[in-house]
Amino acid sequence: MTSQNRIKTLTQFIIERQSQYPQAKGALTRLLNDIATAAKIVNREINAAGLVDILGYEGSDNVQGEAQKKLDVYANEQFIQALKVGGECCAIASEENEKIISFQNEISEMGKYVVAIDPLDGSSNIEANVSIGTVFSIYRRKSDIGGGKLDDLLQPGVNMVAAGYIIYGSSTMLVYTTGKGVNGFTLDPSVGIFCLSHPDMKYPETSNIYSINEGNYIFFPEGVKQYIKYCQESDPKTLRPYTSRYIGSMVADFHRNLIKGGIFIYPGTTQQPNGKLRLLYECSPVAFLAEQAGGKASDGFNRIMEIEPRTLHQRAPLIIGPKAMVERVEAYMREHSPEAAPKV
Ligand code: AHM
Ligand code: MG
Repeated sequence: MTSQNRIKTLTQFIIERQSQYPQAKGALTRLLNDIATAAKIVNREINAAGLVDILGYEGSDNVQGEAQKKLDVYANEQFIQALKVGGECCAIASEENEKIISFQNEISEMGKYVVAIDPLDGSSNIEANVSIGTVFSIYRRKSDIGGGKLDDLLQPGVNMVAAGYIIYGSSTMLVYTTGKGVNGFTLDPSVGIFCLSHPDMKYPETSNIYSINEGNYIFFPEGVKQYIKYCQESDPKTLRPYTSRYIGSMVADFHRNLIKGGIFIYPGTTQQPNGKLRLLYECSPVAFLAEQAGGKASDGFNRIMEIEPRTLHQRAPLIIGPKAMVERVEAYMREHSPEAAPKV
């Protein structure tokens, strides 16, 4: 058998997985394929961004009041269009849209699923040719008929059916889970096909990376400050001092930490008690992936996957990575920053 024969494409992989569930009708398979198709189109545009005059501000602000880049707008449109035409998704929550996009009176209003998506995360890095990503999560709708409703999207991570990200980096990868482990696929740009390259991804046994924007140190809770101190102490037995790595692009930081072993922290601060990252389409999907890879995701006190979202764009502190590392931060938070515990 040649190595060519051993290549497994994303489509083959998800169809094979679906066949393990005789009752499945292929809707999730088609939905994941729709996302992968849009990702390839976005990837093409990102790669061409240096060549064509597409970089720069679009001139509009997103819901958080942050300036949108043209590629954000483009990516948002591509994913919305692919999901609308695909017919499996009845509503979308996107970082770029204040309200949900509900597909009414169209084939997709019959769709069984809803999708929460950050179409282009870390977009402030685009001009510098730094990796950026798309993050998505898929839930089964709760309503019976018609276009999707807000309540269909306000579900805790534990209800997720699938989640994943696309990293547009030195190569482009799609990494996803349906709750049966994490698998990574690398795009072969010559043929435009995602090929299984990272089967059954798990955090490595040993980890020595910490990723946090230390420029905000002064605003961090004491528990996080104490953990940073722990990371910087010398103790060769525990691989300390750890290495500090921070790209400022969550997907890229998460991906590197998953492969090399490390913790990512975006804590609450004195200015933003819930941090910066959005629960529904940033924190929850990576939390699902982390847990499936043998890791853990926490807001410092609670499991991210169990937080009940109240609003579409709500934020949550995020501490994510290998289990032991995350548990250490939780212990520091309980000891030094009990006041930071979210009020329920
Ligand atoms: P964005 O959704 O506006 O792109 O912001 C999210 C990004 C994450 O990718 C990254 O982890 C974080 O912002 C970095 O924020 P900071 O510059 O405050 O460290
Ligand atoms: Mg984002």
